[in-house]
Amino acid sequence: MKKKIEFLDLGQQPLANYYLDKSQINKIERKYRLIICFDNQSKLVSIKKTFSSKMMFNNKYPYRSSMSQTMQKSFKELARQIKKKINPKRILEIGSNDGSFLKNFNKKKTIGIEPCANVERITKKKKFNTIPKYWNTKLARNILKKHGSMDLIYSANTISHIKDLNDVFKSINIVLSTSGTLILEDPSLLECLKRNTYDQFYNEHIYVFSYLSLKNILRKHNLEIYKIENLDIHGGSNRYFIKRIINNIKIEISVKRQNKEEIKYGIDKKATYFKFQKRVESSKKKLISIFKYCKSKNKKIIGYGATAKSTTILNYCKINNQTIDYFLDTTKDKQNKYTPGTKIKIEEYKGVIKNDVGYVFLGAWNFKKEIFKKEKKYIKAGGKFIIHTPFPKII
Ligand code: DWN
Repeated sequence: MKKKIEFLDLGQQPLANYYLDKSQINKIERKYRLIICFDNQSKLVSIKKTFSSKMMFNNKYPYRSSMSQTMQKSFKELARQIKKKINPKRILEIGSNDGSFLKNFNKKKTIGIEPCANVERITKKKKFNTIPKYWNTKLARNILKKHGSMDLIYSANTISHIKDLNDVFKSINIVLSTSGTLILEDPSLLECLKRNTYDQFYNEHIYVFSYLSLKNILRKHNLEIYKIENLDIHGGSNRYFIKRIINNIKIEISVKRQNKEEIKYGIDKKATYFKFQKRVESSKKKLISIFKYCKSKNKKIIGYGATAKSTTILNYCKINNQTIDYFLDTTKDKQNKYTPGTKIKIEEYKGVIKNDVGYVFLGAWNFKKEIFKKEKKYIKAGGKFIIHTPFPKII
């Protein structure tokens, strides 16, 4: 039986975080076919074509986790929980970005790994110990030699970005202390399927994990999940608390619950993925018709939050600068650039949505609550948002 089953074709796509300078917009962009696969044996969902880490995560990386209050709050709350329940002496973060998680801890206790040197520098400037390198066994051995083992390893939205998962966990096993805790946080495949968020798939998200698939990989490395927190972060994420199998920590009920829910939904069955593919196709049709309708009203349509996710949606649905006037984004490194593939100008967010705007496409739909709170004035004045999840609609 064929192990890897291709179930979704999201068409020709550019690299999701490769924002263009003005000088690049008339040049031919590098594109690839974004195809999503389900492995019937390991139950792992992954993208077919992958790119090297060097190509995706380098000193031009634009993403900053500090750009949303929601993320800052989530990191702060987790740090509080860690201090109270685990009280680790040494903490390592894999993919520390601009230090939004680490800043909640004593600098002497932490090490951050961040291969994007431009982002790593931000945390280093705040006097945190950060290493601008990729996570692998060589680095893990060096850390162990120099700093000793770690009681806590945390990684949010990073492990799913690394192709060689065996090397990831081999490296973790080198550094994690015998009784240490590993906490991983990544988008939940179950929520992605339920909410039709096909934009969780792009070149950086090599995997979207289910509990079932992650459990299988961890077992190979003598690790196991003992607790799961379902978070609303990034449109539905899971926070996995992991221990060495040999450690006698009680497996909490949340693990059993997640297992039951995933099995009930059919996350281990290929038919589930073909049903998802049908829903994605109709979501595309509906979104295109919504944009057509908005355009017919002769009102300005803009985008809010030029996300990696919106690169997938816009290129898949072929919505470009003929439809969306410009994007607003708070990230300095994205401003005055153009969205990959669709060439929509990204402008600085100056605190308001201008009153000539009729519709706002919510690229950062995962921060809907935070953004709606901020944009009360626009909403009160009758301004509308376009959102694609769980199904495309105007709100
Ligand atoms: O896994 C990944 C996630 C965590 O971050 C990476 N592969 C890349 C990145 O993906 P993304 O670009 O889809 O992430 P976000 O966090 O959904 O991006 C939000 C964007 O919206 C940022 O560019 C900041 C912007 N934003 C804004 O302009 N105003 C966000 C908020 C909350 C706002 O009020």
